[in-house]
Amino acid sequence: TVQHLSCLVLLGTTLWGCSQSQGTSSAGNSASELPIGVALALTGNASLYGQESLNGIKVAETRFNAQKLTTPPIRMVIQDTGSDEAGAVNAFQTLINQANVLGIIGPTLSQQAFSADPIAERAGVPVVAPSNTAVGIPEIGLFISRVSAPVSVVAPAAIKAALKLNPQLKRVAVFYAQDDAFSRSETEIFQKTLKAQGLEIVTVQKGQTTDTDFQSQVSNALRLNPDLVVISGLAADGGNLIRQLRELNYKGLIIGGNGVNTVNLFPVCRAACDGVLVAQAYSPENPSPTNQTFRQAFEAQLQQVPSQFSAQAYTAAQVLVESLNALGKTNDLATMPRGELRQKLNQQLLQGTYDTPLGEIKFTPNGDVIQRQFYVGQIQMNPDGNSGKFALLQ
Ligand code: PYR
Repeated sequence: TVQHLSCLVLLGTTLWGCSQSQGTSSAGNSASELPIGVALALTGNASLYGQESLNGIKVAETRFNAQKLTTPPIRMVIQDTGSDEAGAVNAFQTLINQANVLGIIGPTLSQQAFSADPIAERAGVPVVAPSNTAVGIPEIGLFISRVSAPVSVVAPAAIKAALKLNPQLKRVAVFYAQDDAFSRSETEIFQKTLKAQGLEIVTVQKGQTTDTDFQSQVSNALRLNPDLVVISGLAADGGNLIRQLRELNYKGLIIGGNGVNTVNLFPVCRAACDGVLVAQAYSPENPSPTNQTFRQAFEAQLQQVPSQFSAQAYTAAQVLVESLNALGKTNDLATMPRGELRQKLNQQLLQGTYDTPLGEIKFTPNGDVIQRQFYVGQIQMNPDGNSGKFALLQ
């Protein structure tokens, strides 16, 4: 039959099965699964975050389907965006036009979101960003929301923590990656906060996320005797910069932004990662029953402690699944036309309050997350110089 053939064609070129291909046909056909798109950087430099996010998605799919929260069950349709804009745009197009997803979790970087999100907005497909923290993401459109608290809310906490550790701080060297939207947004917030706290910015040094050699920027900055260094970049460039600061004998405090908020940083700066301060929107130590249950499920499935990126991706899935559950109480999700379901899903998710591993969250009318609890972690490397952890500062 035609249906069967189209199913084979889809299987020949993609990862997902026949149940999704039925959804691409005319409205009203019943679906045996509810496809949720996941567009993450699973390769390239941003895969240091994307792989952590994917872990959160895996645990969400297992748990929510075991709990039978939706009828029919959800199915995560995963696309690798790579780490650039073109890859994110392709992934969004495939998820929307071929997999016919109800909503999308992704992309990994703000830099990718500014290119890919407008595609979902035009198609009327809700996007829940798990890790986009630049200012301006929810403002991309009515269908764009995020569970990742923005740099404007998170970043200042690190500077306040540094001043608490050393009230004598005065001279600050700021570094940022100028080819990345998140890094530009975060450095703006860092610089505003530093000035508001009465600190002097003695230099602003620029690099690229693809750079590995920061010797000249570090030398320029150290000549000015900073006692605090504040870095906004991604994990690979940020880690190399941290290592070279220590190699060139910088002894003072270092603050890293959300780009270095991953244990995948540790193999890059190794022992030199020790002591770096990072503000965080999640702590595995949060004692709430919701978080501890999540943490146990995560550790049982993946044999590791959940990170912020994992917890945020899980939370994005939770928001979509709980919203589908609420809609399913008065609607037949299997037969509702896809366009109508996407629209209703977006309205529903913006209205809800969610008890998540990040704490209780809800959304502003334009889709920015409202979250109460934030943390500052300080990296503690083990004597082997390879492994370590983010120790919670009180
Ligand atoms: C962003 O791209 O928004 C991150 O926070 C990494």
